[in-house]
Amino acid sequence: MPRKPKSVDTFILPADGETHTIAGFQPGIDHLLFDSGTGVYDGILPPLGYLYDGETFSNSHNTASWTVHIGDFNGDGVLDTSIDWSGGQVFLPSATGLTSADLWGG
Ligand SMILES: [Ca+2]
Repeated sequence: MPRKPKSVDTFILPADGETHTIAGFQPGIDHLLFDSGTGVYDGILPPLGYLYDGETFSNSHNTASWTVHIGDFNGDGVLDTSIDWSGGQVFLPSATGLTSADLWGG
């Protein structure tokens, strides 16, 4: 049976201080769009390459910052990615291998 084509989704994350869980996030296909509400939209250029646990970065105006956490946070035996940012938190169960290309906004 042929696999269904994967859809491309962009998940918009407002700076509302909440934790947003996105099940089924597909690194390299889907995107996270962080809306810091600060009028900066620089595409979050740094860092390059794969995001790693403990990594921190900011947008070009230093009006928003991010911290990456990678671990099995929900205890199902599969690594998850969680990103804390100045606007809240996004939790991606069973998703790892994100790169800066998966992140938009600022
Ligand atoms: Ca997990």
